[in-house]
Amino acid sequence: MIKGLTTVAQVASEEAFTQLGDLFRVLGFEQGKGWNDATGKGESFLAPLGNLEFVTGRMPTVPSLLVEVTQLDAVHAAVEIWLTAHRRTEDVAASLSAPTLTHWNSRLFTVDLGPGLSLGFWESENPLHNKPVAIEGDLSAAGKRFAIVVARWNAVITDRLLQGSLDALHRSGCAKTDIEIVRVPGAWEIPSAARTLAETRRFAGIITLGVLLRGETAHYEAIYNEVARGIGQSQQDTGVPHAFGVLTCETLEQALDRAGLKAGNKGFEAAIAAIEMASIQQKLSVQQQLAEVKA
Ligand code: DLZ
Repeated sequence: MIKGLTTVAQVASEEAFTQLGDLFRVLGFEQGKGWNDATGKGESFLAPLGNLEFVTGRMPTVPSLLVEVTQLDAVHAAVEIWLTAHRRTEDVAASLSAPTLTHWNSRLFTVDLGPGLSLGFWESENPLHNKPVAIEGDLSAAGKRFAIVVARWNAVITDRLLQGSLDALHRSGCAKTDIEIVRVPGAWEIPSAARTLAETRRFAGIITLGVLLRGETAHYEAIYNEVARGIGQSQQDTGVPHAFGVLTCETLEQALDRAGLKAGNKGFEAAIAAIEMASIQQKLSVQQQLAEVKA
């Protein structure tokens, strides 16, 4: 089963490597899982679409690494700003071309980022070409920090939810050191802890985990409503995505089913939602920055 394409490009120096990483983050690439060992290091950047194109006969006069974008002019402006900050003025002019029409119904500009590393950015004139119908989040948690707020009440269940969340985060590339777990007494305490964490602005997302059992919880509706409202309000006021992993069940058995027994693990699902929302948030803020650059 094909999953994706990886192109490996060597960068001449450590400085260029760091600068390139900065540029690609500024441009909104999703960070993949990198590597670092005694022989060198790699940073990986993910794109939602990829093509591998074999050519016979005349090679097109384009760099071998092409990035298809939307809003080519805004991307060009962002690259120019970045180059201006890192290169001498005369080098900026020499290394960055203006967007020009290609014979394949697209516009393209190239940027020379150092020995052997030239990139082309292009946008099809056909608005429907390869165009994602919506901005969508990626499921990569690499390089992002997440907080998990988990209630101790009904710990036999919430511990399983926590395991599910950790599993999702690790499998999505989140480093152990980028996860902070906060244990609170019960579901009632989740919103205030979540908000305190969100307000630190250290986290790309907050995952809230708890279990309310109707049969065993006095004022169940009142508590549930307040917990849901508090978590939602924290998300809206801080702008930090909060995933809602607070189970509301009739019985313990039902809760166990939703914590990994028969009906999936809602902790896992909540973490995936937080990862996706963190990515969407990042993309929306990059779009906003590009729109501001363009304005
Ligand atoms: C008190 C209480 C009750 C009755 N039931 C639950 C529950 O089902 N799930 C849960 O997470 N917490 C429960 N709690 C504890 C409250 O959330 C809270 O921790 C205490 O009332 C102390 O403020």
